[in-house]
Amino acid sequence: MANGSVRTRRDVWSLQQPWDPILEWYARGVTAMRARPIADPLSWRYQAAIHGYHTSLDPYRQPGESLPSASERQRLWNQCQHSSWFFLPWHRVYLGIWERILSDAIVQLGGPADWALPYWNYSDATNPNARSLPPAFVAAALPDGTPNPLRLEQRFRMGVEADGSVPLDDSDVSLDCLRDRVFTLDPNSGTTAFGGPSTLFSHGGGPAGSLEQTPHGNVHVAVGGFSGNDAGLMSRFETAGLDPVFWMHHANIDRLWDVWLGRAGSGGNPTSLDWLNATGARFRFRDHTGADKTYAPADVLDSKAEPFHYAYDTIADPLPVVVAGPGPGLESLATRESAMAELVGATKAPIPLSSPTTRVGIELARPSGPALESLTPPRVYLNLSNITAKRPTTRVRVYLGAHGEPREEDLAGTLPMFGVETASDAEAPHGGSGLSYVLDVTRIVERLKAEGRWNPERLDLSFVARDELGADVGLLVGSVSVHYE
Ligand SMILES: [Cu+2]
Repeated sequence: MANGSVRTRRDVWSLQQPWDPILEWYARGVTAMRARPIADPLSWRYQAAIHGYHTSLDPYRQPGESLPSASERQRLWNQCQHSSWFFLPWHRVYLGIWERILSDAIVQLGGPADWALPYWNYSDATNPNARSLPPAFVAAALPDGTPNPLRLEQRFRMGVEADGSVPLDDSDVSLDCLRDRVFTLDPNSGTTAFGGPSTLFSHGGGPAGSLEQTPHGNVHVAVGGFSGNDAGLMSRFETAGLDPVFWMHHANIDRLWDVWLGRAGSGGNPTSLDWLNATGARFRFRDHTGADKTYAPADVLDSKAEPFHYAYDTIADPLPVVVAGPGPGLESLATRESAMAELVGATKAPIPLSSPTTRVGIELARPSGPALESLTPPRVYLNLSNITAKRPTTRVRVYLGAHGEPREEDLAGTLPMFGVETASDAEAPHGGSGLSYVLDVTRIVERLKAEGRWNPERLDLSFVARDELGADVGLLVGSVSVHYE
């Protein structure tokens, strides 16, 4: 590619279906990368292993094959950053290097020098097909009759329908995360934030940022699915990168970071040097030449510049413009960055989710801190912490209210179980604490108040499994707490 030119990552559904040259070259490049042995850093499997790897979960394992050295695996594999403020910049580097490796493979095959990874905009309300996989990810063969590596048979056994439709509904791909004004989540604050909690280089333990939860986590587990004790590739950290859908999913997540930064009211990226320079925690990779390199968020904030040179066809704001005025969602940034939400209630024991619907009630105290004095109604957050399971399992919907059938308008959010069994395993890298999510339920509480259905002394919740939980899952929510801000 000529110096100074910028690749344009396009909406996959805006391409010619089924076989736009971008998709056909995507497939041919994947085939070339898949032909390389796992010890080759430019191979399909090595690249997936950077995100996560475990021999027992590797579907392509060949008896007797050699892996990279133990020290290289230790240094460069199992690096994925989740539940961390490094989630977005780490995955940006990961995709940027991978895109260059695939593009080089395409050039070697005689393809275009400006190939760019397409993105999957499952939240596009103007596209009736948005939540389906494009036909290139369903077709059995390429136009020349060779097998299509963008299709994975396993997807169609576990989650995805034969026509490519994916079990996602509006709430699963909601972009409410864009309304969060603050990037960095104080893990003890009880509130939500767009980008994730300030952490060292690590994944797991703290709450996930709002983008990482929805749509990111929901799309992973909807495409991956699970069945019995098994889970689809996209449902686990250790196998997600083996699915070609992973890359166009994460391209969209990366794009949403740029969308958020461009929104009126966005608080922007962290300015802390601990984040910008990833002090003591620089991201270690081998680049498209195989050379050892380290990166930090500050190196990749402008995607159009060195080292990756790409842009998106659009980063227009998909949500209605925020109008200034009183009410939930419009608190000042200054207040929000200094405030801690006040704990007003919590469960006293872990909650086993062993039946299709589980109900809990939480006693609420009167706020005594800043939420009491606030002139505007408090924002209300549910903190669901240390969600653990022994096996892959289904998404769980959380509803306010516990009487009769849960009402769709009382849906507080969905808990995606992406990587739950690894996050729950104290023996796994960064594991043991399970998954934690924070849901902003302010708008539901305001409506319940308006309808006369809000009880300030008690909050009832219903947990509803989206599909069958599976046998011996041992799904447990460690604690639920309610916070006012
Ligand atoms: Cu992901």
